[in-house]
Amino acid sequence: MNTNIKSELLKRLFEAKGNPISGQEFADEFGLSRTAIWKYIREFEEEGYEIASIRKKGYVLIASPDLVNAANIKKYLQTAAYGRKIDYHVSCGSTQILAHDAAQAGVPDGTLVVSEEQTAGKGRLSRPWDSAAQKGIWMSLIIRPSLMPQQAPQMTLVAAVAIVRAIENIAGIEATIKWPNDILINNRKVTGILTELQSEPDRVKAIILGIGMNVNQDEDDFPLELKEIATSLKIAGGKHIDRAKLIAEILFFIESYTKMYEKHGFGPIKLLWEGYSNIAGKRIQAVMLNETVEGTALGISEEGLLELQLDDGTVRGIYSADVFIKD
Ligand code: BT5
Repeated sequence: MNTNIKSELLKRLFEAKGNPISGQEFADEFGLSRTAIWKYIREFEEEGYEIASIRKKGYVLIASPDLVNAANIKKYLQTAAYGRKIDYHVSCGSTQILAHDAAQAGVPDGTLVVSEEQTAGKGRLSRPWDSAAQKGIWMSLIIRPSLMPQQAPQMTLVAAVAIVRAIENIAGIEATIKWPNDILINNRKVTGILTELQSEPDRVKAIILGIGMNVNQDEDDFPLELKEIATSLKIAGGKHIDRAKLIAEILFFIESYTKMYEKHGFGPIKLLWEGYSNIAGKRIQAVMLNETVEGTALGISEEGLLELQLDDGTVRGIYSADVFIKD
């Protein structure tokens, strides 16, 4: 199964806006048989699309399931740049990897790579990220803010605040931020953020903001190892959420807060972040690559570092770690 051809066929069906597209012409263009095209159409039907086959004319898309394609996202989009260019996939390995290539190739600020499913979604340190088809938001946003490379890690915190606001507005659920990159509901992970950088010594070329959000999963949709630690908006709020609308809202807040960060520095973002974080005053274990420390969380610094007061009274700023709340 060639996912690129399948995505292209779906895109053409959407772009035809209710008009038929010729199976024969598509087959000729991609060097395929008409039977191969027919098989793709059958697969779309199994995924919930309604497609009519009109004699001598071709295939017409009648109705589509709840999808995160460009047409559905753009219905709700209120941004100036973010999400104005969308690279949509029915399935891919990882949107993050596609986004890195796209950023290298010079795509514009705000280009979004989004997929219904990831077969090799990844978290930090290449941990696997479960990305079930049509159940969540699996996306990577390529942005080119005027920031110094050392300011890039704070974009995780900018995105976290944006995501919590969007969840509040669209799903009516209060979520909390666990430093640095987790969004929790009822102490279970609903969203993870992966911030990666392409840079020159003194200038950010691109930041790739990878966002994985569990939206419409039921308990049974999670693999065994995640059942106790993950949740979805549907599990928490009891209702199905329009993922395309939620993506548009996330993009709106990320764009607004990124502009705020560029213009006014990290101060205002820090205030917003502290309002949503569950960490201040708590006893924390921070596991880093080479060491583990314990202490009381004081908050975050102006640079976005986690400030821990260790038992000997010293204060330690932590750049990146896995954090466990001990009480
Ligand atoms: C993260 O890593 O939380 C960042 C996840 C970023 C995923 C997005 S999806 C779109 C884009 N494309 C990609 O390939 N990646 C990005 P980390 O803090 O390392 O957390 C990873 C851990 O979360 C795993 O080891 C699991 O324990 C857990 N996990 C995996 N899948 C999960 C899910 N769907 N929901 C909740 N927890 C999950």
